[in-house]
Amino acid sequence: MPEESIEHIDFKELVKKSISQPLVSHIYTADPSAHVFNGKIYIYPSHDIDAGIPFNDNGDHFGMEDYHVISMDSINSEAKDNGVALHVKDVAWAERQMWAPDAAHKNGKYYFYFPAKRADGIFQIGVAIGDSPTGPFIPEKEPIKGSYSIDPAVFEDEDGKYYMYFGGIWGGQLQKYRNNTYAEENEEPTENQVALGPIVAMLSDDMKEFAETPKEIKILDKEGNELLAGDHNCRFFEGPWLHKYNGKYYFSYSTGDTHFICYATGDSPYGPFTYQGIILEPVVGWTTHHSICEVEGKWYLFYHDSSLSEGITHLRSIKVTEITYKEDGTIVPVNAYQE
Ligand code: FUB
Repeated sequence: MPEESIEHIDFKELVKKSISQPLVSHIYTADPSAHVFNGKIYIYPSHDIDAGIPFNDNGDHFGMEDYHVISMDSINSEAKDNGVALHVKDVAWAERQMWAPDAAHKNGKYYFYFPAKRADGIFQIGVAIGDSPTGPFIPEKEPIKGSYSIDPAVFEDEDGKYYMYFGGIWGGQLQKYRNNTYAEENEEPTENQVALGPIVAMLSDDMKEFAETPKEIKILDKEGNELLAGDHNCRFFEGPWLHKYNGKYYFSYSTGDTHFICYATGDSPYGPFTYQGIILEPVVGWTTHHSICEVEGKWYLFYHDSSLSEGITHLRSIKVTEITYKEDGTIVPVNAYQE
């Protein structure tokens, strides 16, 4: 339910039809990256504010300044806001736009990854480190070397290796890069060209660097052809996430201007991944962004929408709903507003 149709929405009805309500409603939150650390659920969202910046295709109206970690003792318990975990004023290299973050846990330390714009308007990804999953997190002085674009998501594989997935086109600036190099003249490929893929890099042992040159991930259709930039219903736009189910890697993401969360599966954390279908139908607001997390043997989709703010696209609220897999491993699609 993208922005262009919001004037027709009866928000009272919509709240009644919503399959889930906001996890917190005293602040606006978005882009929930959920993990279970030490048996408890921790959600790392963006903290949406109205920064008074007009709407544009660059997403400048997403003028976020800090992060709060939300925790839950169990999936049905109350969500707790643990206060400010990191503020842009404490990050030496960053100036503005603290967009979708994620976190990882290794050897008793917590690593919080976040994108932000430098003073010259270029996005990079930083890491901040803490002793608690709720922060506070102390940022490194410099962004991660070789990082760019937005939406970091960190996946810990069963062999103890950690991988960061990142990238987003349009406001996320991924279209300005080819082979990890920025050029102002680079643009999104034309409709018949291969779509830009998300980027993956294994993390170093100390979790502060890339252990290798970042690689572009291929997303294929069922015939084995790479998705085209014109395949707006299924090509990668932003919001990458990786999880593993029954030994398969599930790569999920937002299709941006068509407002789906969809997924592709593969046999390696580097892909290639084959497109499988939709996980979440469009929600109220332009953006859609999610994570998938196993909690006590059940699988949950953490997502956001703008129903609490009555359609204001940069004032979103995080939500959660259970997802199920069919016997063949495909995911049953979710409609967030059922009759
Ligand atoms: O929250 C700002 C941006 O909106 C995120 O980085 C994107 O994924 C989209 O949700």
